[in-house]
Amino acid sequence: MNGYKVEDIRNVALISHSGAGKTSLVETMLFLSGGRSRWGKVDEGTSILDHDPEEKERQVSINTSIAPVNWNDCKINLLDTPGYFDFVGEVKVALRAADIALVTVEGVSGVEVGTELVWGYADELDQPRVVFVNKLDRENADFLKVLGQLREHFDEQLVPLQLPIGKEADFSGVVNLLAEQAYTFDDEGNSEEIEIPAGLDDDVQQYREELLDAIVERDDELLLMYLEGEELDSEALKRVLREAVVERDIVPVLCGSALTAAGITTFMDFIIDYFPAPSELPAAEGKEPETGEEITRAPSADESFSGLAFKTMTDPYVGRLTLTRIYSGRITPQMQIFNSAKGEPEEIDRIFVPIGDDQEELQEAVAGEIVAIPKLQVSTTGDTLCSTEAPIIYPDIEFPDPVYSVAVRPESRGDEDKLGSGLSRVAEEDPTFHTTRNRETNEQIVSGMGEMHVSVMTQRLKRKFGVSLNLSPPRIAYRETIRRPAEAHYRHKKQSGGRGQFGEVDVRLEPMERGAGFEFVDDIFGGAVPRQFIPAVEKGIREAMGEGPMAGYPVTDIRATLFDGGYHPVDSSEMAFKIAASRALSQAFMDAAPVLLEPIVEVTVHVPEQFMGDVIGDLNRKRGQILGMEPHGKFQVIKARAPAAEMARYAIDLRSITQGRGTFTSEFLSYEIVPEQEAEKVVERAQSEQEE
Ligand SMILES: Nc1nc2c(ncn2[C@@H]2O[C@H](COP(=O)(O)OP(=O)(O)O)[C@@H](O)[C@H]2O)c(=O)[nH]1
Ligand SMILES: [Mg+2]
Repeated sequence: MNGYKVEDIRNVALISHSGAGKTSLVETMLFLSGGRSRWGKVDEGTSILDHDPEEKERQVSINTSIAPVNWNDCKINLLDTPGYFDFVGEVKVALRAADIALVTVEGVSGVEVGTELVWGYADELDQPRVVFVNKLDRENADFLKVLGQLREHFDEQLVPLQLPIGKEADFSGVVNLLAEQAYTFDDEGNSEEIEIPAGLDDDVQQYREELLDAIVERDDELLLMYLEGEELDSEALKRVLREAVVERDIVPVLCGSALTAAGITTFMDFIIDYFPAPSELPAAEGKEPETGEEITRAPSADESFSGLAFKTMTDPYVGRLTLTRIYSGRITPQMQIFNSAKGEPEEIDRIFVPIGDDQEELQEAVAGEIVAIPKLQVSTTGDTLCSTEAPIIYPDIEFPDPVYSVAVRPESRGDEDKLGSGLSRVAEEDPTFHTTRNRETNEQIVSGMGEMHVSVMTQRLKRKFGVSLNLSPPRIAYRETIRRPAEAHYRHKKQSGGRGQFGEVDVRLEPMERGAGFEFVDDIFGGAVPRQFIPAVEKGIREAMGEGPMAGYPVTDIRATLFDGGYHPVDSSEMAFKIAASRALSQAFMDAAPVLLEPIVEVTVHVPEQFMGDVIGDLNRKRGQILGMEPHGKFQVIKARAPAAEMARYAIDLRSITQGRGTFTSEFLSYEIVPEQEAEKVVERAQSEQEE
């Protein structure tokens, strides 16, 4: 499949609620186009696209995969995305790399939560879209009912271009409303033109009229002819409809069955006829990396090369692969290019298109293409690749922040090193997966979009790098502080033959405001503690603060004043004063009304109106405090503050309360006093851990 012209390429991202049949649709198109000898099936584990062991095991897509389909001398690059909420990052990259979104919905359940979510992502990028109503062979599938649902949920002008012939098990073909032609399909998906079934006449007339109305509305000349009852030129209608799709004025609705292959070849014809070619798109907008000046690149093979690295993958055989959308120019093997985001040169080794486990080598790729480039050295997701002579930098891809964290430990102690490098490798592939070391709790934390995401990533770590992990909830970084001043006197004295130890201090502790940290005051007059030992006193206090007297958490927000003490001309030493100061701190601390502090986060929750009561109730149960509410379209935005300890599993709770419709972000806000009852539990837990 070498040598396509820019105008013969179509880049399509399939997006939907999980299970609507995207992967099956792509498999069927691959098979019908003659690109594959076998017809891959998700249920039989023979899908060409879902080839990752993690995908096979769960029988769902986890990665965005590419399938180039050759049809009518054109090339359709299908980007199949995962539908499950946790893999939203994959949907975002696919939409960014494609030129149009193919929203797949089921003929039975119609619009689902995931449909609304992905529709929103396509909105963010202002992508044109087409709806494919799948599974019309199933019992209770109803095309017109689903059309009604779509119109209820979305504001776009949704217009059917087809009507199904036959229902459920008898679903056998489609009527093309614009061309007024009908087709049936055999078991292999081959089409045959037939008469429009008589029973459909009324529906065909009604929906054809709707379609024509929507088209002619956009073109004065056609409108005039239409109103005067003249015959409309079918080429003109096609042209105007095509423009309307590309400009997102009309969202066409088509139908079929990926399982029986009815309606699929006609759908591929439709893709070629109505989906935008990269050459028809506006020039890509970016910046000159040095000056920041806004510049553009026309979608033409004759421009200088530019493209976006939208995904990186580590392949066990070829090493790192960079999936790249080319916006302008062309690339060939051995070409020197420039990564303008990193400011470093790169060399193209080979170019190919990965199709499942297979790959197809290319000798050249032009503007509009989506390809994989192996062995790039510095390029990561979101980087712009361009010609060295004419650099440009495109906007980065925006990803949501991870919302769910766990602490990880390697099962076998020897794997500590492998864990660090393995984690950063898998994190590099997925910008919605982060890994950090929490120095305060001394834990390795991994964060992702949900439980399933984190579980898939740890499984991948095991498969690729051989490290098995134990997961546990992250420890909360509690701290200790005091609420009133207190003093302590401590004399450290040891006489055991030879030289003894002697240090004596009087220390006063005072609470400081939240976030103030620590202050040491030297208030010694007349040399009660000699100068040279004062740093040792401060050090002793700081050390004792590292593991607080209450439960071993760091002490914070206190002022410690050394105001008196005593020494021995021979036996005093730095060590003796350090010990005395540590003990004095612990004593004074326990007399100063000590309390635990806990991290508080501010959460911003987006939920559909109807879940507001439940979400607020749940936040209240989590010791949350509602800060405000504000409508945002059909959603409500709730702002609240709540203890981090209560919010650790919020990603899971919110999803179950809102059936997946709610989203949230959270941010560290401050430290606050833990209520007494809670504090007792924390202290008890800490003590029993220390005993272990
Ligand atoms: N009856 C029927 N089942 C289908 C059809 N398309 C897909 N399926 C089934 O629906 C399930 C989910 O399909 P899949 O392609 O994995 O959906 P995805 O999550 O959108 O990729 C699988 O069990 C498929 O066999 C269809 O047209 N008709
Ligand atoms: Mg899938």
